[in-house]
Amino acid sequence: MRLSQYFLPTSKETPSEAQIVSHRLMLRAGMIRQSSAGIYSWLPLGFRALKKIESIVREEEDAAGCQEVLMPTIQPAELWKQSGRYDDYGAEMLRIKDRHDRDMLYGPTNEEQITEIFKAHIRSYKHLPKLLYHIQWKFRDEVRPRFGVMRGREFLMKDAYSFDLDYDGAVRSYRKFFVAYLRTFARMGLKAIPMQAESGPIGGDMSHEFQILADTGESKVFCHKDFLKFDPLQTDPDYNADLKPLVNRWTSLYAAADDKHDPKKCPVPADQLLEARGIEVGHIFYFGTKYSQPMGAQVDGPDGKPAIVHMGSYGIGVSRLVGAIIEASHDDSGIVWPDAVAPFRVGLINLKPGDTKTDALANDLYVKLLQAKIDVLYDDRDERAGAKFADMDLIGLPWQIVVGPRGAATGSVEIKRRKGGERQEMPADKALARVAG
Ligand code: 5CA
Repeated sequence: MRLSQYFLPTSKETPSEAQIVSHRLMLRAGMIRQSSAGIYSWLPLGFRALKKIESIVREEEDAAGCQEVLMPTIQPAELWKQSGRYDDYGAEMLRIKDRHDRDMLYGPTNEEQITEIFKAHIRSYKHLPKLLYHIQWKFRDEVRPRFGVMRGREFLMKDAYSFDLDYDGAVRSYRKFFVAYLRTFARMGLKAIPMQAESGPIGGDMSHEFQILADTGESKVFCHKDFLKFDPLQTDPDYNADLKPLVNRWTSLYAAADDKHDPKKCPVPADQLLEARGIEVGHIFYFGTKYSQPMGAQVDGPDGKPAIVHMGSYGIGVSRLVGAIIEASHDDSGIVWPDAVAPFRVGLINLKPGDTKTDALANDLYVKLLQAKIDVLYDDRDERAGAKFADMDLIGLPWQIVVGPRGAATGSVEIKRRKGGERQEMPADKALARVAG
């Protein structure tokens, strides 16, 4: 993509309404535009990051054996009356009437909707377990939407649901998501720590929230320092095998958010306890028959008798992750995207558009990067070098390749790694091989 044609409304101003760094940087980097409180449009750069995150989430759900569906954003109130949540959910639920005066709502989550689908089509235990997910916009009329996309009113969530014959089956499903979540966040360059959690309005008696550590996190968290040594990407899990040992390794160490942490009962010695702030990027729940019972979701069991299915639900804040990743990875000059979620991999800077040799080398590199299927944003604008460097640092692409008239005379360029800022001059073809790496 040529920057001269790209819609990238960057700004030097620090937006006064933004209280935290990710919100400031997302506005300054032209990633989002507020529509109303807690509701945003995604501009091209932001949208690319969102899509990258979404596709990592999708790959890991698929790998765990979960199947993708797409349910509507607007749901009939009738479903929520069946589960009893229509009245319980309160003011956070956006209630709508259609032209026939029927009660509808903008879904804050989809337990009822998916249970209805399950109930309509699955009648036998032989078709269990079933793991289904979708990636869809949600609406929660939060009292205090804030921190940009981190606590929005409209936000993109991946929500998955599991259906099993009994408790043991449900625990096996729960473990699959537990492991898939560790991998999902690690692939995004994040250290996410599973913590025992309250299950709130979703209900249930087994629940973990996945918190990433960042200074601006909403909750205070406490965990064993050894968590920092774990790497979920070291082994490729077999989702058909027993995942208990793997999950036990992660749950054997202490980790709790402040609502669950009691300093008097904490088993970790002070010198091994990490006290930090966390951002909740995922939350998983086992809630048994909370929805299947009132909604009548049952199958014929192996003994021929009907059995109410056991369910769990598993959420990831896809749009929140964009902000959370920036919170975890930025410096004074701007965003520092981890490779896997960067909206483009390379920023190619032409320092002197109009200069024949510089143009020739930069254009040639641009074409070769495109041919190699490397996402590249090519700054071909007629702008001062300083402004180009500042914009490129602000939007935080992992690699920068700088082509100037001096180097162009000998076919060499400067390459810069955004993380750490290391620069090196080298022949253009070497630079190409380096960023392809
Ligand atoms: N039905 C369950 C799981 S499928 C559920 O709704 N869980 S949740 O309430 O914990 O939300 C799942 C994830 O969505 C959270 O971990 C968080 O990362 C994200 N999320 C929740 N509320 C917001 C919000 N207001 N803005 C942005 N992301 C949010």
